[in-house]
Amino acid sequence: MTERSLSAFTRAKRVIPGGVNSPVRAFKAVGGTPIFMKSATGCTITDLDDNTYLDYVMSWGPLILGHAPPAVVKAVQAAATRGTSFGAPTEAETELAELVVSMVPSIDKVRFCSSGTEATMSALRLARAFTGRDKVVKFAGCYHGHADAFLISAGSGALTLGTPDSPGITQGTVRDTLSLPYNDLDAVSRAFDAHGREIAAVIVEPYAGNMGFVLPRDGFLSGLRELTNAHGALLIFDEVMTGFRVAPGGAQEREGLSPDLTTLGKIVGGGLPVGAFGGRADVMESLSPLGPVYQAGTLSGNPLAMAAGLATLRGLQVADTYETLERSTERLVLGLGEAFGRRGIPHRIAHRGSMFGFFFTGCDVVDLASAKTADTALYGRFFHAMLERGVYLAPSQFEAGFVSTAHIATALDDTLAAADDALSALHAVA
Ligand code: HOZ
Repeated sequence: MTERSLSAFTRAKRVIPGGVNSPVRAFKAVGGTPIFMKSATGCTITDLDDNTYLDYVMSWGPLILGHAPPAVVKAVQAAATRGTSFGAPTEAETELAELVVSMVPSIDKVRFCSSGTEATMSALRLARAFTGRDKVVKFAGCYHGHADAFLISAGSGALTLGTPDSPGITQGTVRDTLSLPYNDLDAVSRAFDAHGREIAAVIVEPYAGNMGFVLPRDGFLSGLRELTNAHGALLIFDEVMTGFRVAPGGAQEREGLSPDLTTLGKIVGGGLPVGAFGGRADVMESLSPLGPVYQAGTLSGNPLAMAAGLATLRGLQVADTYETLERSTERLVLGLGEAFGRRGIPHRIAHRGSMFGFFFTGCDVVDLASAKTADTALYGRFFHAMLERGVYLAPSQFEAGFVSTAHIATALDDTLAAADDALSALHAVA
């Protein structure tokens, strides 16, 4: 029963476009109407009608320690009693910056802002200013927030809702963004042959999480590093999703690579609105007030957000955390894969650390074109069958799933039992 959610949605639609403040939440990709949430704890989330779900959206990634972990809640409460915003520097910003710099070796200096979108937008401006070039290479199906330059063949909600190239973006912006197939190093090489002196940066999600979960082929990321070095362009890793998630130092640590700039969000804010971008000191020092590149924000380095980020990154320092997350996610992915396989459902499923995803397709998924071979209608039916059995997956085939330290063995077992039952029910109907 979700009557209260339905009436909340009807009310919201009167004053909020589509009734939601971020489009994927509207359930358009899976049908039906969105569930309105009222509370969450650990690995569960509860809706207005008191239905509780095992959550694999986890606010789209920030909640690696689960919902409302006591240490984070306590830190935010304590910070709030001291004042919610000062618009002046605080020591907490330096403490979080020191922690980020110590965890992500390619980052010499970091600046905090309020969202991943701000982080990527600012990193691109910085790269353009530093190189004196205008063009950016991105990959189709990757999503780097909703700044104009990145809404060309974009992933996430833009892909889900059929607007990968949003209207409202100028022809000039379109000309300066070169969108290439993910995992296609030859295409990148050709782009550099044609526009080498104009390309400021290549930006990539090292593990793509916004066209579903898609991994880089061996040699793709290192090839990007070589090409950008050879042509004097900067390499930007968008680790908004993978940062602090797939390893303490993100995907770049797992892959042994050092990008020039890294964009961060989600976990670095521990569930509060934070983005960050950082990297080589010589590049970061072009930023105002040291250099000419302007970037600013009233709520940048907000004390509540810094407190949540600090408590979260400190929580991740506990021994074996990443090993446990990897094991839990592997167990989930193996179990789901077996359940799909038992029913002869063509699928591809993968994970790195505690980030995972699956496609209902018989094709290997290496880029946007192959991701689009997935049976999205089947995903929608599976999504609803899981929801009815108390499991909340992303309401779109083209998103990743997230496991937290709060997803203990019984939660994973319950999820796999729900999947088995859901697939039986779908099989009986088909
Ligand atoms: N773009 C986010 C996931 N890739 C979704 C944001 C949201 O709806 O909260």
